[in-house]
Amino acid sequence: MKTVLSGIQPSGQLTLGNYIGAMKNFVALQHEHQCYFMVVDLHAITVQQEPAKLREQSEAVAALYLAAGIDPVKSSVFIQSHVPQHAELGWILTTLTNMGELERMTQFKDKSEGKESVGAGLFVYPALMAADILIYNADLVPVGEDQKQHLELTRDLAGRFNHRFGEFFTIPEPYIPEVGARIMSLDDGSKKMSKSNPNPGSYIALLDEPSVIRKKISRATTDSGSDVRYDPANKPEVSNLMSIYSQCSGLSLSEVERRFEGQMYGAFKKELAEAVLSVIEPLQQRYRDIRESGELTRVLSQSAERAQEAAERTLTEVRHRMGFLPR
Ligand code: AQP
Repeated sequence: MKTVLSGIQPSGQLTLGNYIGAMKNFVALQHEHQCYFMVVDLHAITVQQEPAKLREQSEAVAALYLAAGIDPVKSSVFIQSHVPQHAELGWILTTLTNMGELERMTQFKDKSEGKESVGAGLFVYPALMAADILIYNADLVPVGEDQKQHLELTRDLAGRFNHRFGEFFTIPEPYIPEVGARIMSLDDGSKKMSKSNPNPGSYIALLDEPSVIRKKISRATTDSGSDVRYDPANKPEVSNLMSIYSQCSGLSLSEVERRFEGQMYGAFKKELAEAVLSVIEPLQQRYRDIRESGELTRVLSQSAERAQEAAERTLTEVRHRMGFLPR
């Protein structure tokens, strides 16, 4: 049994990209492994968050984990800030990280691009992400393609710590799906679908009304051609819609191609909307039930307690190896 860890930021409404690239795999992995799934609120505050919204979104992400099918008896589902050991190990790993390594992070470049002022937290957050993973000695980290670089840094930091202070941390492996690891924006096939995109038409939120989802898909950018063909280099938008269809229907990309042979984009989009809704509508129903049941607070506090025990064990050893005086 391997240890699996991942997290999602409560920095906006979760998108279909978060579901396909990450959550769907969390659900699949929980049956065979020991899993920790977090709502990474300490990551979300690396860009400004309005307190009331952060509270609501944190609860929404936790409820969506359960609605997507994560079983809190098998897996720990908790809020990152409820386990303060993450922040301490994050600081320790920051001191082992070089500026040049952080400067190379493409997510930092993307998120800071064109901004007059950029918080230091956004710059150093990959070290906190490394702490999230290493504190449970995770073997496997299911993430979308965009997180691959951060995971490479985590591996480097684990190796650096082990080299300086003796073998201790497990070197984690990324677990990236072959299809759907990078769901693109509905209005631009060169940008990933992102919950903090100011244009809501660019993403499908998991909690969007079905009528809104149909409208967003019908307005999604395509191209001047007419064939539903998978060709990401020349037909990025249509290929992206095909990946979404494939992930929601369970058909392979070539099966999707065959199914829509000779059909126009309009017909394809109509079926796509129904395929997306066949996944999202039951999820929304479970989400509403969970929010109404009030069970979330209990789940989150029990999981945080379990996580704290494991995290404290790791941190005690780290403090000792680094020469901190015992308390
Ligand atoms: N478009 C995507 N396609 C596939 N996977 C994706 N993920 C995010 N967007 C896509 C994966 O979802 C997990 C959680 O991501 P996150 O919320 O921690 O941060 P992110 O990667 O920065 O996601 P967003 O939606 O773009 O958030 P904002 O806009 O706040 O930065 C990760 O495993 C990620 O790979």
